[in-house]
Amino acid sequence: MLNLVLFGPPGAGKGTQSNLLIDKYNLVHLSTGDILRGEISAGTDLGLKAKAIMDRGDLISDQIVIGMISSKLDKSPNTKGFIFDGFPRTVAQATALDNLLSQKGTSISAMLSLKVEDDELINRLLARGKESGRSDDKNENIIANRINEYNNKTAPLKKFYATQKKLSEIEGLGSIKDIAQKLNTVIDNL
Ligand code: B4P
Repeated sequence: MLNLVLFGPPGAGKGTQSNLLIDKYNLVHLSTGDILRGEISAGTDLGLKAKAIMDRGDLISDQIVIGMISSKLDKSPNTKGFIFDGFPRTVAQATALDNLLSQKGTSISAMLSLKVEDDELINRLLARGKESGRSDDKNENIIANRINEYNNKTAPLKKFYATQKKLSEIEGLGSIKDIAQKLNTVIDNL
């Protein structure tokens, strides 16, 4: 199986690039952000709890997102692989993911980490906020908190995957097409 973690700070292009990779490599896309926004739209209990947390730019609890991913993995038993977008975001989530995949006789193939500087992230997210109405993209203080959460809790995962010799860092500044080509080159050499 080809199991990819697409990684990077908020606004780095994870969702954008995932949409291109799933078609090219025929993978199942698991975006915890999309799943949570689906729960919010459906007005579920989880969605109601998640909305308040996401609107502050904080992370949802590990227990909730690990449970969500576990049930989604079970729903695609015959896939060629998964692309994990926005997950894992903490060391606890990464450890749980390794365990879940190992129970299925598979593992993460690579972490593809997109590098983008903070000013560009803020500009991209504010621009998306104007178009999409996403409440966590509209306010610069919330975006700053999301970047802070990333630096404190999520960025340490690069070391987690580097220790497993699975980390590839890719420049995330440039055209969407050029970045996609760089990702394809890394994946084709796995
Ligand atoms: P996510 O949905 O994962 O969203 P994100 O970090 O904002 O990145 P996204 O993938 O959407 O954006 P992209 O970079 O593609 O998380 C939202 C919230 O959900 C979190 O804050 C947290 O509260 C919660 N959450 C999700 N997963 C969680 C987990 N595992 N644990 C705990 N909490 C969790 O794109 C951004 C913009 O940039 C787009 O408008 C795009 O068009 C543009 N763009 C992309 N590439 C570009 C390029 N090369 N040049 C110019 N613009 C580009």
